[in-house]
Amino acid sequence: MTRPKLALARVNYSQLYKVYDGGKTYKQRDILTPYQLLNLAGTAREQGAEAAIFDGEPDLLTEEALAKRILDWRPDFVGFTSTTPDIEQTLEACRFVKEGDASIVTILGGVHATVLPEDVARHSCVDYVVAGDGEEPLARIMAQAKGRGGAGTSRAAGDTMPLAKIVRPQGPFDLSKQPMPAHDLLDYRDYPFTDLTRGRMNTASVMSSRGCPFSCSFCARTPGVRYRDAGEFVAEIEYLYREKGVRYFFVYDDVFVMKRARVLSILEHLRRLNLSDAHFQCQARANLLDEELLAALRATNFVRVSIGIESGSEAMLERCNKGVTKPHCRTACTLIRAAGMEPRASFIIGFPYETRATAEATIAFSQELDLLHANFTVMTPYPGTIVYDMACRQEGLRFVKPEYAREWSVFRRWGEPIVETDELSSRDLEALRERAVTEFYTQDKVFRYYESLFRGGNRSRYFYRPLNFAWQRKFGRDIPFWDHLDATELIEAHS
Ligand code: B12
Repeated sequence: MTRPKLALARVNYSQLYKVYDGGKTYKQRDILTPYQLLNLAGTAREQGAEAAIFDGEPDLLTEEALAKRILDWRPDFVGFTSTTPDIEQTLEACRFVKEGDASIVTILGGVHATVLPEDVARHSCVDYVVAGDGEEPLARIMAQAKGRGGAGTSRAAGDTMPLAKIVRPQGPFDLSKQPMPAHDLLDYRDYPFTDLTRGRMNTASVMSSRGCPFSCSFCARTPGVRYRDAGEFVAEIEYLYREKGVRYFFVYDDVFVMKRARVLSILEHLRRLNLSDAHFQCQARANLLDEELLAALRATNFVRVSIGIESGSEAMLERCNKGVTKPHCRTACTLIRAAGMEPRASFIIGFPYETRATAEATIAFSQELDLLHANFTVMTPYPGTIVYDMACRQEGLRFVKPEYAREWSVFRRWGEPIVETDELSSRDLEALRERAVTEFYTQDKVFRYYESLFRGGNRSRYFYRPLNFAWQRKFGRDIPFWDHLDATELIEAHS
């Protein structure tokens, strides 16, 4: 029997934003690998399939161009991953595939399909919707359906027939038993990211665990934490470093520092590998950091630690269920900085019941902290979150237009805000966000830090955009070294 051919795809996500320069985007931007697809491909291959990844992002492929590449490979099964804002784009690509060859079995998974499987199942171009971890369901689908040329498994294009089948994981899923993600399927030269001190490097996303035990009101989380085998995780990093030339690692666990002893042991193993010119960054939590842990991260060449600070208002922090307080955040920033790393914080403006005073408290707090990199976004209440339900019930915040509640392409987090609170219109929220960025990035300490990164060799113009945005707004001119940075050519999607 021939091996079934499985194409795994993601549409380009940079075109989503459409806020930069009229639908164009930067050619020299940071691009992250489709880690979910690499995981699925690894498992599917182990189970006998031939797998390939079709990623629309590096070449900014249109949906049609992506579908064409997929069809040219003549797969039996095509699996798309999708988040909420790109679900329409993803369905469009899926439609092109189905129209190109109706006998291909199409499968849609990812966070949007996980929280709203029935919604996705209504689309006639989709045969199967996978809700949750996709490895085991995918294997089951491939075993049951025969795929292209097989016995009538898929629905025809334009079919108004019953829903696609929704498939959920059966039985306990053991992440520690999964094979290594199929990194060999990607050309890592397509995935550059800005290393703080050296500029653009080959990057890779890696995860030692999935899921998060906390329930922040704004996050669509997957319940329960699934851990990988720590040795496998270290081996994955070594492989990427030695075989794929990766020098910048994004440790994308929701909370990498969750299990302290485990993390310390992972870091010790990594240090033994002597990957001297590799740099790392991870996501942490303000209340789970301490000096010893941070010293170990630094000794392992971690250069950046991200934490969600979210708000400078105690009332907002309490309501968002995070269990993190302002003192936690203060201490975390100071400790990260003292350990010699960059604290990178995220803030949200537009929590339920946000007022001008609470938003101002966030702006002020961001500047009080020992912080060098901050990300400010206006609240986007993703489906599957507590704030989404609150926005639907108009409890403390509401959608600017009621129809936004199901217009997924507007859930972009950048560009036009889609919510308002009693006191703040969407325009007020965006104005506050822009002021937060401007004031943060025109602080002296922040400028000096960025200047030191420039001197250290980081010439990525893409990287300095927030700083330059702030300078333009406040002083009406570019940062002094703007013209010495590498170009950021604007490009359109390719058909
Ligand atoms: C890395 C990451 C990114 C990266 C890469 C995203 C990508 N598309 O590959 C970048 C920085 C680009 C990014 C951007 C955004 N992201 Co993001 N991102 C993440 C993060 C931290 C990890 C994703 C990941 O790789 N997880 C690990 C894999 C193994 O898990 P998984 O994705 O859930 O996949 C499993 C299942 O869902 C399923 N599955 C997934 N795809 C498929 C496909 C098939 C065929 C099958 C069968 C199964 C299947 O099987 C997988 C393995 O078991 C998650 C948070 C998280 N921890 O998951 C947020 C998360 C996915 N992002 C989120 C958001 C909101 C965004 C942005 C919209 C934010 C923004 N405006 O910039 C954009 C959207 C861009 C886009 N279209 O992807 C939200 C999504 C919420 C939602 N309802 O959509 C999340 C959940 C964070 C959160 N909790 O709020 N993101």
